[in-house]
Amino acid sequence: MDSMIVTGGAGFIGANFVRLALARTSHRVIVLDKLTYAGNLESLRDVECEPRFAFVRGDICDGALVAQLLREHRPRWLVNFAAESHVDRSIDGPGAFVQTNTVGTFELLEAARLWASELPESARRAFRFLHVSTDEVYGTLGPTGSFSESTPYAPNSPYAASKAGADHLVRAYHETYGVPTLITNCSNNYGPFQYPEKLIPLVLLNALEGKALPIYGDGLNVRDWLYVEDHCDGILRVLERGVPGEKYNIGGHGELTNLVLVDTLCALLDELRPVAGNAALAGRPEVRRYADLKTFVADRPGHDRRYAIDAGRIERELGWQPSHAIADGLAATVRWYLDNRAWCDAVQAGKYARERLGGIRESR
Ligand code: NAD
Ligand code: TDX
Repeated sequence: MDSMIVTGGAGFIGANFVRLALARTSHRVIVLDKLTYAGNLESLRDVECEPRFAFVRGDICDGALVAQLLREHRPRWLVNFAAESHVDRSIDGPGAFVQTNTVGTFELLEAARLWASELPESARRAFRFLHVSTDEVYGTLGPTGSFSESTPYAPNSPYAASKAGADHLVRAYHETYGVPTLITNCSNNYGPFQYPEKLIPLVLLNALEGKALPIYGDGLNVRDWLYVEDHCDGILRVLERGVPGEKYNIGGHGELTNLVLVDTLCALLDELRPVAGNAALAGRPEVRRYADLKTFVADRPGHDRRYAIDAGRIERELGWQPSHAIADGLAATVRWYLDNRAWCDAVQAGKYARERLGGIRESR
């Protein structure tokens, strides 16, 4: 039976990917995850008993552990989701981002290179090292245009820079050593199991609890939203059909300003959990609709203005397309958070109370 190692499989996208991979392939799926604040076994509860699933708690920076897992499981695919992923936290503490995102990816590459060099030719040719990256490596866009695979790298946050460094190493390991690597750069994901520090779950949970909905700056920054299942489906497609050494942008044709997105989420909540019946808002006549909770706050330092993905290459060359329209994906996401408050409580407990993160710049 083929195997795959999935790093960061207890995080948001990783957990969705593990589920899809178990459903759509016959591989064994071995998750390697450090279980930082963002990694939670609660996100994998329904697959824990699956005989093709195994979980290893460990750090991708631990080269000896990675080498041992490669020897033991002889994976056909290694998919690297493990990362520090929150831009605001990278402003407060960039060191962990450089360590996990850049050095950790290097350790994975180095272990994979040494292991693959001893494989028989056919197994070496079949092996794939897929590194999951972000559109943030390309920097920021003006009002028009989009990021293609040939857009020059221009990262603006420590998070984006640490991911860009990793992408360069992945490319170099293909060019120099012939490791069959693939890189995917995707836009903002949304959907079930996203940690409530990110805009969509943070807004939903704050609204339900009658708290302010913080809008950074003027709220006109644009993000290109991709439903997480579509992203995971794209990764599987790249693993199956992608050309080693290449990179593929993955996007959902879902550009929205933050203000429009927050208004849409509020309108969905108004419909599904009206303010009038929400005990957290009892005695607050000034809040007639959830959108009344919107609050403009100081901007994020280095806040990229606009992201938009040109996903033409994966569409043309690998025949992939997103299958969720943004309106449907957002409605499904709102319903998931309403139905999974216990998961939200468990992953935040003792770790995070939705406080403002990210240093506020005083002067430049
Ligand atoms: P996440 O923060 O939800 O999950 C990250 C996971 O990695 C967690 O389970 C965490 O425990 C694990 N991890 C962290 N450091 C580790 C280490 N040193 N060793 C092993 N495991 C470690 O992140 P996510 O949103 O699921 O993102 C997954 C990947 O996709 C990341 O590489 C991120 O850069 C990339 N990405 C995310 C988005 C998005 O919108 N969420 C968009 C583009 C790219
Ligand atoms: O409270 C908030 N208020 C607000 O206005 C938060 C948390 C965010 N924002 C804004 C900042 C961004 O313009 O919303 C937008 C989305 O912010 P995040 O959810 O923090 O995502 P972003 O910074 O765009 O990065 C995400 O997409 C690319 C992921 O976190 C990254 O891992 C991924 O690479």
